[in-house]
Amino acid sequence: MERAGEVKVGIFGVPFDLGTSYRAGSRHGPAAIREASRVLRLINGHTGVAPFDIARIADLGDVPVHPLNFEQSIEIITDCFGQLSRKAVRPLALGGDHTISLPILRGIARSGDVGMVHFDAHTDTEDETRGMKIDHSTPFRRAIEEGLIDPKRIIQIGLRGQVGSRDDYAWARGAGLTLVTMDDFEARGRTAVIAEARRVVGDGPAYVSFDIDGLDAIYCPGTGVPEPGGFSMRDAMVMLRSLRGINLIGADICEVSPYLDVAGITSLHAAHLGFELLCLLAESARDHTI
Ligand SMILES: [Mn+2]
Repeated sequence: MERAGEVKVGIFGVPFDLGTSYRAGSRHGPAAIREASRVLRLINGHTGVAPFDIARIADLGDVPVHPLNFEQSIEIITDCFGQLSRKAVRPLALGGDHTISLPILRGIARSGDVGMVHFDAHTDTEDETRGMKIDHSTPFRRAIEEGLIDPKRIIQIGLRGQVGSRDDYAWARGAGLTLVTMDDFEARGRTAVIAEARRVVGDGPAYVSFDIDGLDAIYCPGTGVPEPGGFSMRDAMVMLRSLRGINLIGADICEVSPYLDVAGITSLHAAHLGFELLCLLAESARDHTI
């Protein structure tokens, strides 16, 4: 961490899955994504972006979360990403379950004006899970309540399946979020959804949170709550590439659970999404200030 200020984009593993309500195991996600990333090459063949040529990027290791202590781990993650933010490092976080987005945002989104593109099958804006206010289904409700992210500059893409309560989507819409369910995605088409995402996020600082279960379940057997009927990996890559030019201050990929995976396919997809995010973060580091 002492030398983190020497890089502009820092990759961090967050091996935390104590916020998982169903199938745990995403604490092993960072290691599996790193292993899958060994096949990646250095230049984006579609955009020509070579992230390692335009920004100093380093893998800064894992956040030293406590493997048994939920509250302490949340504090450790917050502190770690706060330190990165103060050194003007743009993090790519490899989760870990989706709880980690809350302490990451607590660390890096202190100005309260951060927009977000959120890929997920679920809104993750529930109020609580059996009395717990912080877990992997509540991070963005807390982040909105705490004023970390601007609900009017948040778009959620890929929502589908069953919901925990009748007001799940209604609460998010009422708070000002733009929701794109898979029915909407199919009806409007990918190009229109991309245009909507760019419009919602605008020019201000932005964060991308990518729950791997946003992908159709056939692309991510290795996750806690796979959901059929989602967008494809091709859709995901095109959508991420189409966000070029936004001021991305950080990003995460969550919920990869390798012991549930089949032939490493989920980790492979996460590694490729990570490369697309590195391209965006590198260009943001070159073109924008934090
Ligand atoms: Mn999620």
